[in-house]
Amino acid sequence: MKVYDAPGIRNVAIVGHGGCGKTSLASALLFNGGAVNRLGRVEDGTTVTDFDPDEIERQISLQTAVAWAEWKKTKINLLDAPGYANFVAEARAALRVADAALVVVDAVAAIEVQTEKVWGYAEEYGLARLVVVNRMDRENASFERALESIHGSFGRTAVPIAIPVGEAKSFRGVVDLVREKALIWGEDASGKFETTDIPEAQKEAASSWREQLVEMVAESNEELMEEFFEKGTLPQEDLVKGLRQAVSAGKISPVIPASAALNAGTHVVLDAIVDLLPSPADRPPAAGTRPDSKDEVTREAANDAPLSAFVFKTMIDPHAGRITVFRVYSGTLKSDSAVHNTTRDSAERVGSLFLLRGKGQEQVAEARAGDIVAVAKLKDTQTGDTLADKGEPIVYPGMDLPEPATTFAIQPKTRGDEDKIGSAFQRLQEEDPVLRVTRDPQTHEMLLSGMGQLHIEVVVGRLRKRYKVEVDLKKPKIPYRETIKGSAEGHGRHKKQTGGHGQFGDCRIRMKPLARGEDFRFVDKIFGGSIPKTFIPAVEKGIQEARMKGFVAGYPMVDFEVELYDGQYHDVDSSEMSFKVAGSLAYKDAVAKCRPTLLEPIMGVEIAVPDEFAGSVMGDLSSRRGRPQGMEPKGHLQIVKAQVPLAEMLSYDAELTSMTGGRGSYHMEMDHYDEVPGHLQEKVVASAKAEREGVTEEE
Ligand SMILES: Nc1nc2c(ncn2[C@@H]2O[C@H](COP(=O)(O)OP(=O)(O)OP(=O)(O)O)[C@@H](O)[C@H]2O)c(=O)[nH]1
Ligand SMILES: [Mg+2]
Repeated sequence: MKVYDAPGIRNVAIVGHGGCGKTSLASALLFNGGAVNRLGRVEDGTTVTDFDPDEIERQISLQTAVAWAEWKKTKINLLDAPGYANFVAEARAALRVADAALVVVDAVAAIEVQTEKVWGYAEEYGLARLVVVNRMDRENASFERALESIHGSFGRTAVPIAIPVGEAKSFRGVVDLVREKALIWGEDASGKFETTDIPEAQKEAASSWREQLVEMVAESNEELMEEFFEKGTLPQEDLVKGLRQAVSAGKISPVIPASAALNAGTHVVLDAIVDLLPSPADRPPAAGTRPDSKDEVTREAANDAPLSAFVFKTMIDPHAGRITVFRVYSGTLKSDSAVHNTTRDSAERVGSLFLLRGKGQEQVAEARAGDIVAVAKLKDTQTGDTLADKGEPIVYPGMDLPEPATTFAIQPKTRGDEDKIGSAFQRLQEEDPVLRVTRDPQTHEMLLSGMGQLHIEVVVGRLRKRYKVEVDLKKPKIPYRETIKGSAEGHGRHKKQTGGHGQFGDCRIRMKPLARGEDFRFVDKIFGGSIPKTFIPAVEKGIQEARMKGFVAGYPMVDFEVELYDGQYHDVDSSEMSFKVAGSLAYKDAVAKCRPTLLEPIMGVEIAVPDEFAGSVMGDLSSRRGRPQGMEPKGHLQIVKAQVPLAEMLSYDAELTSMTGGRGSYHMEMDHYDEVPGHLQEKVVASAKAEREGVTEEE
């Protein structure tokens, strides 16, 4: 197996909105690069990068898959990321270790919600971006419209380096604006093409786009600018060199039209990856910290530098066990050697290294700086960890994972499966670190949090198929809170005389509301020692414990201040316990007079839907007690913004899908807590009471 050095490697994350054709494009690129001998299709379940049975069944990508091909003596590592919002963490992980993003845009829908999201991530990581306008063969495909949409969202730095020959049914090829040639493909998806002169019909457009390209390249660099002014154009060589620099610097994002299904335009994409995208050696040194001093250190992508690698993916293989996938940032890692996990400060023994092509594995003797490889059976290493030389340690920042958006309560169908669930989730979380399993200390519900209903369903499916555990999903209980609307004073006196010495504590408090989100404040206003200093923390503790049990319906009481201003004590009988009890009594006394009420979480919701659904989505939101916050057009989509109580959004994922035929997507974030309307409070109180008494509400 040939081993590649950094300048001969391109690490490219393929990202974009769900279903725009990333996996199909990866399939075509791999086929053209000779990595596979047939063009895999998503419909047939034969692509390299959607190999998981769930992916094949659902015909969508669920995780980032790695596969490589050689093109012009360069090793291209493709990271095919899922596009659905539920799996955006996978796209983030792919971009984290890539040197460039290949942003796929649908030629009909153009820029969509997730396109903007991943573009933003690529920008954040300082990655070069290559844009492919895919599905040019589809009805209503329009390169011009797509480009307008791209410009609208990302600005003029997106510049075509190729334009289509024909569109929709008549899409046959592209004009390469740099080489000034047309490439015409057959309709058999064989990848065979003819190189011709620019067809008459495209001549004018081609020359005007080429002019723009040349100007953009000239503008990106002072020397080129001078040359351009002198000669009125740029020599071919300088154009390619200048373009490459501008792309690496993120000043230009080249755009190419293509059809993955017809395998047309795809060779131009491969050329662009090799000729225009940066290699690991072109990128700034990777920055991390020394584990001991926390000083910043960097590593160059050099084979003789100290070893450093970052783990961005873990797979659990039924046979091989844990497979760790990582990018080597510096140095050379040999098969059968020792490394140090600097994140966990533990030694790891590396067995055979291998390259991944979807699920396929090929052994390699070593991995050099810049490459992406995998190894089986590491002991402690998890996604997000750094592997390095023990003597020259560095720790890279861990994964920056999104917060899960949806939570379900889960219950095993078979009693006694709880333990099995625990260990199964541990394994599932290794592969999918966004997943969160918690137990609510208050409700004792086991909560499974993920990015959305689809994500949770996939996880529950894996639980069943791989670990033979069946669970029921239920809506989780809403984390209501309580607060007060008025101010009052309260008095708590705890006095008990039992046999020997008794218990005595007495305190007086003032209670008043605080602004939303301020939680709780305790103010000590005791002067003159009416309560000795040593007992004051006990009063606060008593109030803290009491407020966690609420008042109205048993939810934590928040956003209020307690001022302790007076009290009494007894030399012998006073103790911490007595003052704790006195504090809780004073709390209850005051709260009752402060007009206590219920608060519910209100979510900031952003829903992206095609125009025709905007009205009905808006209407539906108001039936969910939503407060509209406006609507913004974005390409062919409307972004509907609203604030909606969480209680009304528990199964929104599924409902939006059915309302829009799967074309809507949404995102919600906790925004603030707000008072539950009076007429709904009774219901919440009643069901909280029923719950406490052990009656479970049937949905
Ligand atoms: N007509 C046409 N269909 C395409 C093209 N590329 C992909 N498709 C189809 O579009 C659908 C989605 O393709 P995928 O390759 O799975 O898209 P994806 O972007 O990988 O999807 P996710 O990973 O789930 O986000 C499949 O039915 C493909 O056959 C294309 O160039 N032309
Ligand atoms: Mg895909």
